[in-house]
Amino acid sequence: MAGTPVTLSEHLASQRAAVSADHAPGVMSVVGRIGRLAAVIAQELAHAALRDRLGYVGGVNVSGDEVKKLDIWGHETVLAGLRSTGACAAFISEEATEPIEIPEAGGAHGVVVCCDPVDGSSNLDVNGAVGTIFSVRPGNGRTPAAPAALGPGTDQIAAGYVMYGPGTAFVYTVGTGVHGFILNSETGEFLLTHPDIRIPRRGKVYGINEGNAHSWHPGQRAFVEHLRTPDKASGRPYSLRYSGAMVADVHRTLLDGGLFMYPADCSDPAKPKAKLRLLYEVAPMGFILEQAGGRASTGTGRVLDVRATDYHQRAPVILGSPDDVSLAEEFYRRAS
Ligand code: AFP
Repeated sequence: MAGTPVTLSEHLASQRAAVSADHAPGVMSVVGRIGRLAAVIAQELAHAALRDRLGYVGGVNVSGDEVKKLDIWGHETVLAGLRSTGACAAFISEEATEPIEIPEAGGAHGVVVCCDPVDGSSNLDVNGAVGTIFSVRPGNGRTPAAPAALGPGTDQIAAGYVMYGPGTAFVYTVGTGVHGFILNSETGEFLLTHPDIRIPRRGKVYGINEGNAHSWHPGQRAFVEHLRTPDKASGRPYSLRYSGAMVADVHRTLLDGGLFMYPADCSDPAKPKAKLRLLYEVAPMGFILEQAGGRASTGTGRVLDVRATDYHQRAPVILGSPDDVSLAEEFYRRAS
């Protein structure tokens, strides 16, 4: 990095004018706090095996996933951190069936935070990459505030993720491009390393759980078959990379281009079943991808136009380089 590095708090301050005056204080406060919490979570994850923090607590969460000790710890840590900002009027978390209302922050400027505190937690026991995903939506100035989060993804005023890999990366948008930071673990500060990330128009890699191929929409199957079929002129075959943690797969896609896909299970074509959660996985990643010049689709429509009607609603997603996503949609159209 040449010159004096820009810290996350300095960068956030420079983005303040991009957010409506009503919500700027709330957004600055919660995004800045998530940055500080990310440094704490990174430390905890790095030492989890030494502190007997790995493994399950027993039971499943609202999404039906087995709950790990670090899922609960991550949820409680993020909740406590957001509560103390005084700006988060409601917290919608993968680890809580109902939204958590914080009435003391429910004034006109309060925001709602949707979050998956430790996404990809099945990777924890094998020391694989995991992440934190968050989305900030305007509150409604009332209690309960959480219903304000029910609406299309275009309502989001900020979104971001943290990737706990060899370095801890923090990536966020407030609607003026996408900016990436790496944690300096000696000072606990995130420093700007990837200003204004732009995704390549086309990539060479796709990420998808191919074990589910039997249940995909015929358009999805034909598209992946196309990506695997050699054609030197158009740069095929694409390579397959898949980590099992959305954050790691999206981060690679954002920087290198290509696709991350989690299509619906169409075993019963009348009742397609998606896996990933709209409010705290699909919509925030959709916002980030669009802000980087990419696209995020359900296969048949724009992800950010999908209206949330339930806090833990699921949605299919195909996100990445704009030309690659458009081609995927073309395959869906042809097969419909
Ligand atoms: P976990 O947090 O339960 O590990 O789920 C991770 C996740 O929600 C997302 O981060 C991954 O992309 C996706 O699920 C992986 O799902 P599969 O294991 O079905 O491929």
